Amino acid sequence: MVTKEDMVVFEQEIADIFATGAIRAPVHLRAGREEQLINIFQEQRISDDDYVFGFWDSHELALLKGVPRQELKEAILDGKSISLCFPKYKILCSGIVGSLMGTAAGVAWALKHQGQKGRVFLFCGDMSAETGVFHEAVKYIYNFDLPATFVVCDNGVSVMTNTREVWGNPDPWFKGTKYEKKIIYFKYVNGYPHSGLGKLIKF
Ligand SMILES: Cc1ncc(C[n+]2csc(CCOP(=O)(O)OP(=O)(O)O)c2C)c(N)n1
Repeated sequence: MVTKEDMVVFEQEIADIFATGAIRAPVHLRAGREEQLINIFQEQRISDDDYVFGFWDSHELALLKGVPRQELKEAILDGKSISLCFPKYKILCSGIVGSLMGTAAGVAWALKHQGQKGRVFLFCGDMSAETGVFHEAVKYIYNFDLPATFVVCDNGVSVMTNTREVWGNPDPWFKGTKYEKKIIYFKYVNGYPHSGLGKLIKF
């Protein structure tokens, strides 16, 4: 089982390598949500049968989904940090905001109607949860009772924009709605800048 320390040490190691200029591509490091992610994987019993979808900040998700540490590190060094895809481990990520909610709903539909084992878990940020496609996909997985859960990791910002100012509300749109049944939501403070290390890295 991957521990909080494993995740913290991994991100620190990638941060140190990124600082040398050896990774010629963006990386998005995260700290401060390790326990919440571990709890979700444990409580939901996310296993080999399940599909995990993530975005640009998915190093921790890959570790939790079972991607071997070295394989993950090599992919990141190869410039794939923001779009980590390991079909063998059923984790698929994209660097495009709002790009995977429909795909996740479609996979959940297929799993249900083909009678296959497995569920879908999509992890995204608080501003991603504001996109139109998030609304549409959540309504779809709710209305058709698909085996999918969307996890919203709220760090209060979208890059450097205060999410609450955009929402015009302290709470996300789905709070108090029936769609909460399909959503797991938690808040955290990211110990790293949104992207990179907050300083210019020269290659
Ligand atoms: C289509 C698209 N527009 C803009 C971006 C640039 N971008 C990357 S992450 C991000 C902010 C997303 O905010 P949130 O969903 O809250 O994610 P988090 O803060 O957790 O990284 C933006 C605008 C992008 N990757 N894709």
